[in-house]
Amino acid sequence: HYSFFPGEPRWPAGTKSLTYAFDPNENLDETTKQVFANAFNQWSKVTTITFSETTSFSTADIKIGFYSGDHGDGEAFDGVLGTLAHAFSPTDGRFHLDKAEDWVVSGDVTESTLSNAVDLESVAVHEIGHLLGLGHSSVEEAIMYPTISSKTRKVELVNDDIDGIQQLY
Ligand code: TQI
Ligand code: ZN
Ligand code: ZN
Repeated sequence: HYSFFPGEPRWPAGTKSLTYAFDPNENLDETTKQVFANAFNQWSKVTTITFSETTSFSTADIKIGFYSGDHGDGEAFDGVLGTLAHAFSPTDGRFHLDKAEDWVVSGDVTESTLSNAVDLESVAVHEIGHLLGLGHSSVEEAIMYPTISSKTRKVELVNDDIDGIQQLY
């Protein structure tokens, strides 16, 4: 079953659109940006919130960046595997990914020759759930389940994820 963060923080009632931006220090290609767009779309399909990219990092609701090790928020990344990414609860908006991972942005993670390959879209869908206010779920098939097997792709919301987010929005 789904859960929320303590106090059930969420984006304000009536929020219709949220903007996201990539750290200007990144030079992400269009393929990578499309992976994030697809991940946001999973959640906009089941809520009344739409997501759009903006180039203004400072004013974006959701701020995305890839960082390594200690990156100044007290939650240092740990190199290959372990913590892959983290996102803060509403309405903070910070969404950080560990630069050290072998991120798979296109192609099939299950066929990667890299034993540490991590599917970017799978992690992004999960972290966006946190950004919107979902905690972890006890349902193994759910996007918000707290663990994922390596070299697995899991990008489709299941009823448990949908029920959870529709309680919030
Ligand atoms: N990052 C953890 C996560 O997002 C960070 C975390 C630990 C956390 N405890 C938390 C976040 C409690 C909110 C509330 O869950 S992670 C997965 C999964 C991670 C793990 O790097 O371990 C995914 C990130 F579910 F697959 F194991 C993304 Cl999809
Ligand atoms: Zn961080
Ligand atoms: Zn999580």
